[in-house]
Amino acid sequence: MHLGLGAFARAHTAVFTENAMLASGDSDWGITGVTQRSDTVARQLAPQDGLFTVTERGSGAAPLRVVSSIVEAISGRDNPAAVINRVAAPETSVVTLTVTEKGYRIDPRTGTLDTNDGLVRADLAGQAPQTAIGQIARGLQQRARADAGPLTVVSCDNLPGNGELTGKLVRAFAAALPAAEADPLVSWLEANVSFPNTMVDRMVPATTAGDLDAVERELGLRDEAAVVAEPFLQWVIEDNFASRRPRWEDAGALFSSDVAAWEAAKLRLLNASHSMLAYLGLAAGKTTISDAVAEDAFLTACRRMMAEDALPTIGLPQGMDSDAYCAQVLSRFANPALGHTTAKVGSDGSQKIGLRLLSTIRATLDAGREPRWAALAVAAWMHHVASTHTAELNDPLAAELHAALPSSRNAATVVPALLRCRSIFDGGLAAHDGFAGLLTHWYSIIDTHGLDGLRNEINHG
Ligand code: CS2
Repeated sequence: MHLGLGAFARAHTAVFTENAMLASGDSDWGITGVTQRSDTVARQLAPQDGLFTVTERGSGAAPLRVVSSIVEAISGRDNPAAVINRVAAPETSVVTLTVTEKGYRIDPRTGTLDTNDGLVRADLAGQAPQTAIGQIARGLQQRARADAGPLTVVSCDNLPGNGELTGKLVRAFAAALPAAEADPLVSWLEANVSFPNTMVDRMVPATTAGDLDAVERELGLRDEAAVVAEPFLQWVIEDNFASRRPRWEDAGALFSSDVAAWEAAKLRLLNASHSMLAYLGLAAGKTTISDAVAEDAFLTACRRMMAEDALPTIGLPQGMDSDAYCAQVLSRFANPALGHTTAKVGSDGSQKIGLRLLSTIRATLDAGREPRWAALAVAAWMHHVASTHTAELNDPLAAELHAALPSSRNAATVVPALLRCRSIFDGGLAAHDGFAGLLTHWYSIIDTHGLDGLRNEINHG
């Protein structure tokens, strides 16, 4: 079962599962995909019997393929009982999820489930669950009552310790139920459910109308659920399964006891530079990530952020060659055929910068160094927030961020105003004069000197 049937899940988890079946001959598997807030993908896949195409773009691209590992697609919004029944069904062995950072409903101040969130409260009160954690917990509650056997929940989102975190949130949901429900569920979870950590990687842009037409020309059929992706794909999984699973290792997944290190490296190197390119690109009018990284100054800023700020804060996983990894990341960004937009990567910044950039910044400041390049990325994010209309700012905290901003917007007003947002910056970071100074410096260059000022400062600074 997969919760969050977006383009990424189709181009990654579904492909890995199909490849595992092909390579191992164990074809006993099929995925029930669940869409979350929007039912679009369920509506697209249903008349196609779950079939869809994956088009790889860039050098080394494999030919167009049809993927058949999704056997059922349901709308979680419209059909919550079906979701619970599926989690509880004895033939369900693994629940994977890609619901993005905001889908976990974490209270940033406590790092655990936000029980004040309206949807979480409704799920706890016993309404048909609408949050991913509510769907999992209610499904597991029914599974426990039906004695339907152990299950493994595999988070595939870009969050540090994503498995541990998901386990913590599900247990927090269970514990927040009335005692008569909470006690049996909490102890059943302990004995029957595992939450392995994973690191997933593949760049998957949003499918465009042009992509659908191109697939139709090549395939001779209209595929409304087509996805495009880069050729690269990677999955590192902790070998901590409470139940049967597909032989993903036969499809190239790496089973490792060092997943936390892989995830930290990916977040602080790949995702951090991705966000940096998105916000610098947006400030300079670049539409795609490949356009942004083609700007020499931005490429330099990414290289220096990875080498000087991020790498010294990371304990590298065994088998990772950091120079080769960073070079490969930058060449993947440069893939001109992918069309990954700066707007898409720049969306939900309030949910991403803490994990990707502030983690590096905190560790760098603690070590007595200056997080110069990571601060540039955060300043570029601030500029994006302050220069985008509320309705156009694609971020769950858009209203809160804009309410914090003064009407006259420049480095001296925007930086302190956004630093006061406690759901993003903790008190320690907000009060750090050196960090505020770096942000103000970079913000004013972006704001008053634009691309030329950035080129000048990055290349000669
Ligand atoms: C991107 C990621 O949209 C984003 O924030 O940084 O989705 C990125 O493409 C993937 O993590 C790559 O594996």
